[in-house]
Amino acid sequence: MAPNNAERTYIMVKPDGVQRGLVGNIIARFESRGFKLIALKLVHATPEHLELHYADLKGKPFFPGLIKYMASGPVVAMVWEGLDAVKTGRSMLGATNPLASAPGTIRGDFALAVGRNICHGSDSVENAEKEIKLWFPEGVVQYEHNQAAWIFE
Ligand code: DAT
Ligand code: MG
Repeated sequence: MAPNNAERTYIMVKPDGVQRGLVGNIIARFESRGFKLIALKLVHATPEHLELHYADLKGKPFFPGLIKYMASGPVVAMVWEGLDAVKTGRSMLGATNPLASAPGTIRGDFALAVGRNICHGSDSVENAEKEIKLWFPEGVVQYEHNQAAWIFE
C-alpha cells in the first residue's frame, strides 16, 4: 500500500495539561516532528460531549471520575496530519499509565498518574475519524504545507 502522508489523528491536551502550562510544549513536539496542524481550538467540553468521546469506556469503574476530570476545565483539541499520524502520535504520547511511559514521551516526561495523564491521542484511524467529526463538526482547515517536500520521500 502506498504510504498515506495525509493520515489524521485527534490529539487533545487534557485539563491538567492546560493548567500545567504544557500546551506549547505538546504542540511543539507535533510541529517539529513534521506533522501539519489542520485544526485547533480551546474548548470547555460538557460531560455529555465527553461521554460520547469516551463511549467505549462506559461501564469501567473509573468512567465517572474520568468524565468529571475531563469536564473540570478547558482542553486543547487538535487535528494533526502526516505519515502514520495515528501510530506515531500514540508513540509520542507514551503508554496510558505513566508508570509504563518511556522517558522522552509526553506522558513519560510530564505525568505520574493514569488518571492525570495530560494528553489524549486516537488509537486507530477509524477512531481518529470519529473523534475528528465529534470535536470538529465544522471541519478542518485545508492549506498547503510548504515543508512537505522536505518531510516526505
Ligand atoms: P488512552 O488514553 O491511552 O487511549 P484509554 O483509552 O484506555 O487510554 O483510557 C482513556 C483514559 O481513561 C486514559 O487516558 C486515562 C483513563 N484511564 C484508563 N485506565 C484507567 C484506570 N485504570 N484508572 C483510571 N483512569 C484510567
Ligand atoms: Mg483511548
